[in-house]
Amino acid sequence: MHHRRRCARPLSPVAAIAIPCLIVALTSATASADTIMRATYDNGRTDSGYAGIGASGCCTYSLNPDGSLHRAGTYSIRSALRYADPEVSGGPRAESDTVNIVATRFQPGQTSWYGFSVYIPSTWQDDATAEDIIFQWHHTKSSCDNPNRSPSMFLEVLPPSTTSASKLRLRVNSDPVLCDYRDNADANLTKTSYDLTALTKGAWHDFVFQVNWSYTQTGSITAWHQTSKLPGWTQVLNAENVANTYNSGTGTFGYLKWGIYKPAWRQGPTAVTERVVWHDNIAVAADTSTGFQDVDPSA
Ligand SMILES: [Ca+2]
Repeated sequence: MHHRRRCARPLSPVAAIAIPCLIVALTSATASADTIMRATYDNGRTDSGYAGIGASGCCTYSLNPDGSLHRAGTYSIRSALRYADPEVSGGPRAESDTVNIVATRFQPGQTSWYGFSVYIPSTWQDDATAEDIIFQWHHTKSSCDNPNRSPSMFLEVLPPSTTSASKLRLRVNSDPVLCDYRDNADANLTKTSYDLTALTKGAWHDFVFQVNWSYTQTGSITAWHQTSKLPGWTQVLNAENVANTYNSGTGTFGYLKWGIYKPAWRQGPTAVTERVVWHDNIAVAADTSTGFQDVDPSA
């Protein structure tokens, strides 16, 4: 399929203009048969009715459907993490995942659409230095891969600096060499990052991504964003001819995680002691001409 071109013709890298084909998307609120998963949480369950949605949280307060806040429908999922929470899956996290939903997995060479909405509360306190990871495109590892490897892509809240306010940043890790870790200490690992948007607080951040997965310079990442405070989709990334995942060999695959992960708390405290975020309408769709509306989290 090559429908990607219809919505993602090269604009400026960050084009603050509406894209004609998205007008169609905004008028179509029904997910099509191309939608592989859409976690709405509107049944009030932590797995949103998908038996394969996994939960990584230490405590009763970690992951809960919340009927008091939603992007659409009646519920979202509330992910809460406190400093000194017992580690889960090797880290301080309160996250849901699709590792057991086979149809949502991704492989190099595949193109897929992803949508989700994440709420950053008005009470969100800026941290001094430590990032917060709120969405991940993770990848399982071959036995010869670095066990500490970062996800293929992840969305983080980047703390403010002396020259910049806090922002939402996409970070990308790629490596074309199988077993690079064993052979030469990750010598071929490439890390890239893209600043997508400012961190508006007290708002839902809607994201749509179209990703052509590749561990060589032949992939692409296109992303659109809007907030509930300022509706109107903006293309915030159009990265072509990029690598965006790992060469991890047969039997491995990519999957999604969402919630809150605070890696710095493995080492010690930071300027904040608790993080709470909400997610709604996490969706995956095949690469068709209706991909955008299939995953539109505001619909
Ligand atoms: Ca919902």
